[in-house]
Amino acid sequence: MSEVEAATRQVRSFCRFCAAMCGIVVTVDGDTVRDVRGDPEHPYSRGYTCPKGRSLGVWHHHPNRLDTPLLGRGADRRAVDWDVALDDLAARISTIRTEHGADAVGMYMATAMSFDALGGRTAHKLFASLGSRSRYTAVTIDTPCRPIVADLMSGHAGLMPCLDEATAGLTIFVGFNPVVSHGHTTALPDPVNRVRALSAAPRELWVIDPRRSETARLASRHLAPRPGSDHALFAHLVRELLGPDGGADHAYLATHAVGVDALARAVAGYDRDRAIAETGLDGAEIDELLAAIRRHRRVAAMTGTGTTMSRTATATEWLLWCLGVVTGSYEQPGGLWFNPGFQRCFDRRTLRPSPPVRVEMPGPPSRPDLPGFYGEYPCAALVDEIEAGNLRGLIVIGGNPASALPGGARVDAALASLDLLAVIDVVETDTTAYATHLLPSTGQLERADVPDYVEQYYPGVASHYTPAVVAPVADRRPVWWITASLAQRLGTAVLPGGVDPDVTDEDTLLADICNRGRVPFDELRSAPTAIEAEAVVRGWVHEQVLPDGRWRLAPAELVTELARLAVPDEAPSELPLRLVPRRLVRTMNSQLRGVAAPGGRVEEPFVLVHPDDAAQHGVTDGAPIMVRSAHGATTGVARVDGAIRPGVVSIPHGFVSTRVASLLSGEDTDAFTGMVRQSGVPVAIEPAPDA
Ligand SMILES: Nc1nc2c(c(=O)[nH]1)N[C@H]1C(S)=C(S)[C@@H](COP(=O)(O)OP(=O)(O)OC[C@H]3O[C@@H](n4cnc5c(=O)[nH]c(N)nc54)[C@H](O)[C@@H]3O)O[C@H]1N2
Ligand SMILES: Nc1nc2c(c(=O)[nH]1)N[C@H]1C(S)=C(S)[C@@H](COP(=O)(O)OP(=O)(O)OC[C@H]3O[C@@H](n4cnc5c(=O)[nH]c(N)nc54)[C@H](O)[C@@H]3O)O[C@H]1N2
Ligand code: SF4
Ligand SMILES: [Mo]
Repeated sequence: MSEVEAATRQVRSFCRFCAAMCGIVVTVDGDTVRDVRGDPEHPYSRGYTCPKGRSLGVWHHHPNRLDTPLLGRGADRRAVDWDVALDDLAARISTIRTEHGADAVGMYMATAMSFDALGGRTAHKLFASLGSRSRYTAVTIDTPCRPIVADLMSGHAGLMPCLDEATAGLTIFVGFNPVVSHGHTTALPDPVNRVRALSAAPRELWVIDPRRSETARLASRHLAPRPGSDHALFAHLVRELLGPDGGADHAYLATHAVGVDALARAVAGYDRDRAIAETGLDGAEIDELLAAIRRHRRVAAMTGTGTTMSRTATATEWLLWCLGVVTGSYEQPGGLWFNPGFQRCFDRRTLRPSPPVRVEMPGPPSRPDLPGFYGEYPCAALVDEIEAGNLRGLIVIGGNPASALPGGARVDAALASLDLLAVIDVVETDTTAYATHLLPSTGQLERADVPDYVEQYYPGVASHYTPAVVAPVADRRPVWWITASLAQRLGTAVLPGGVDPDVTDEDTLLADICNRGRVPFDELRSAPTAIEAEAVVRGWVHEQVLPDGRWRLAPAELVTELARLAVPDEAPSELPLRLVPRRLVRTMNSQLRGVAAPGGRVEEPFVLVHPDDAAQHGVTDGAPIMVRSAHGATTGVARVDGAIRPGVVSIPHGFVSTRVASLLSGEDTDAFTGMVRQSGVPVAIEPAPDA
C-alpha cells in the first residue's frame, strides 16, 4: 500500500447494530478505525448516531475479537487453519447425520444475521441443504405473533407496518420504546426528534407501558396498565368503535373486511368495567383514548416487545390490527402503510394468494405441545431437544443463545453437552465458551453490504450500499465464504451458479441480491449514502395481497385465543410482582457489554422497582437485590424508581451477573405461538447479601 493510501481517510457506511441503520462516516487510518460519526447527508438519520454506533470503532478493535479458527473445548482448544477447521466440521456434521439422522444437526441464526445480507442468505441455504427440521431463529424468542397475525388476517406473513410521518395524526405505541430501541420491526433513527414530531399538537402520541419509558416521557399521553393486560384495553376500544355511533368506518368495512360481526361478538364482553378491572387503568384514561381515536378517525398503532413477549401477545397484536382496519386506517393518510422493500419490491410482484390458515408443522419430538411455524421450531424447545438427545450438533451464526434463551444454567449445561457446537461470531461470547468449532467472521466494518429484508424497516422505500470500510485482518472470513466453503465440503453449493468462494467477490454477490431492485445495482453502489426511491407506497396490500381486497377480521384461531385469556392469570401469593423486559441504550442484547463509546460510559443492568415495593420488601436504592421466580433466581443492583408501575420489576437481558434468563423457562410458553413468556412473569424481590 502506498503512503497516500495509508493516510487517514473517511468512508461512508451504515451502522448494522440495529434496525435504524443510521448513516455513518468512519475515519480510518490504515486498518485502524479512529472515529465514527453520523452522516449528515443520510436521508433518515440526518447526522444522528447513538452511543452504540459511536462505539463501533472500540467494538471493532475489541480485545476479545476472534482472529483465527479454534478447534476443541476448554484445555483442548487450539488454533488451526481454515482447511483443518472446515474439514473437521464437515466430517463431524456428516457423522452425526449418518448416526442420528438429519434433524440431529440444527442451526440457531439470530440478530447479527439480519444485518449481513450475504451471510444471512448463504446460511439459510446451507441449512436448507442439510434437510433438517431443527431450525431456530431469534424470531421465535422475539415476535412470533406478528407474522402469524399478519398471515391470518391478510394472507402475507411479511407485512411490515410503517409510520407515515408526513400525515400522522394519532399514534399509539404499545410496549414499544423506540427512544431506546430505535425501532423493532420499524426504524426510528434520530428517535427523540421523531417522537417529538409525532407528539406535537394537533398530533398526539399515546404510549402504553407499565413504565414511564424514555418514549413515554416525550409523548402526549402515557397509560401504565398492568403487564399483559393490553388485550383487554384494545378489545374494549374495538368494541366501542363497532358499537352504535362508535366511530368505525363502516363504508370501508363493507368493502374491505370480512368477519365484522364475529369480531364484534368476540370483544362483546370487554365493556368499560372489565377493561378497568383487567388493566388497572382509570376509566377516564380509557375514555380519553377512545375519544382521541374518534377525534382523529384514523390511527397508527404499533406494538413492541413489551407485548410480543407477554402471555397475551397474539390477542393484543390481533386487536391492534383490528383497530387499524375498523378505523379504515391501513394504507391511508394518518394510518400505517406497508414497506414493500426497495430490493424485494413486493408491490411489483404477483404474490401467490395464500390459504387462510397459518403455515404450521408439529413441534419437535421432545415438545409436541409446541407449534412449528414457517419451517422453524420455537426457541423454547431448543434445550429440550438437546437434553432429549435429538439435537446433537448445533451451528450458531450471529447469535448468543447462552444469553438469549430462557433457563440460565440449564442452557449452559445443554450447550456444553452437545457433540458439536460450531459458532460463527466476531467476538468471544457466553456461547463461545462451549463451542467445539469457533469460526471468526468479518465484522460489519469489514464487509460490503446492503440491507436485505430489514430494508422493509426503513421509514421509506430505500436502500444503502456500503463497501467494506476496512479490509479484514488476521484469519477473519465473511459468513458467506464460511458457509459456502462448508457447503462445498458437504457436497452442495450455496452461492449463485455454484461459484467458487475463493474467487468470488462481494460486489458480484450483492449485485445478485439487488438485480430486481428499484434502481440498478451500479447506481446504488455509486450513491454516496442511502437512496430513497419513494417516501410512502400505499395501496399495494389492498390490491395485491388481501384476498378479494378484504382483511379477515376474525380468524377462528384468534377468536379462540382471546377466549383463552378469559381465564385469569393468577400468580402465586409468594410471587407478588411481575417481571417486564427493557432495553438499554448502550448495549444491543448481549453485545457491547462493558464497551463505552469514546467519552461515554459503560451500561449497568439495574433492576427497577417502585418505591412502594422497595419499602415493602426491604430493598434500597443502589443495594444488591435478589429476584426469584418459579424457575430460578438472579441478583442485581436495585434502582428505586417512581417511573415504574407499582407491582412491576424491570430487568434488561443480555448480562451475566444479572441473568434475567434464569427467571424464565421454555416450559412457560404461549401455547398458540410457542413464544417464551418474558414479560409478566411472576417474581418476588428481597435484599441480597452484599457481594
Ligand atoms: N439500544 C438497544 N436497541 C435495541 C436492542 C437493544 O438491546 N438495545 N435490541 C433490539 C431488538 S433485538 C429488539 S427486538 C428491539 C425491541 O424494541 P422495543 O420493543 O422497543 O423494546 P424495549 O425498548 O425493551 O421496549 C419495550 C417496552 O415494553 C414495556 N413493557 C413490558 N411489558 C409490557 C406489557 O405487558 N405491556 C405494555 N404495554 N408494555 C410493556 C417495557 O416497559 C418497555 O418500555 O430493540 C432493538 N433495539
Ligand atoms: N429475558 C429476555 N430475553 C431476551 C429478550 C428480552 O427482552 N428479555 N429479548 C430477546 C430478543 S428480542 C432477541 S432478538 C434475542 C437476541 O438473541 P441473539 O441474537 O442470540 O443475541 P445477541 O446478543 O444479539 O447476539 C448477537 C451475536 O452476534 C454477534 N455478531 C455481531 N456482529 C456480527 C457479525 O457481523 N457477524 C457474526 N457472525 N456475528 C456477529 C455478536 O457478537 C453476538 O454474539 O434475545 C432475546 N432474549
Ligand atoms: S441507532 Fe445506534 S445502533 Fe442503531 S443504527 Fe443508529 S447508531 Fe447504530
Ligand atoms: Mo429482538
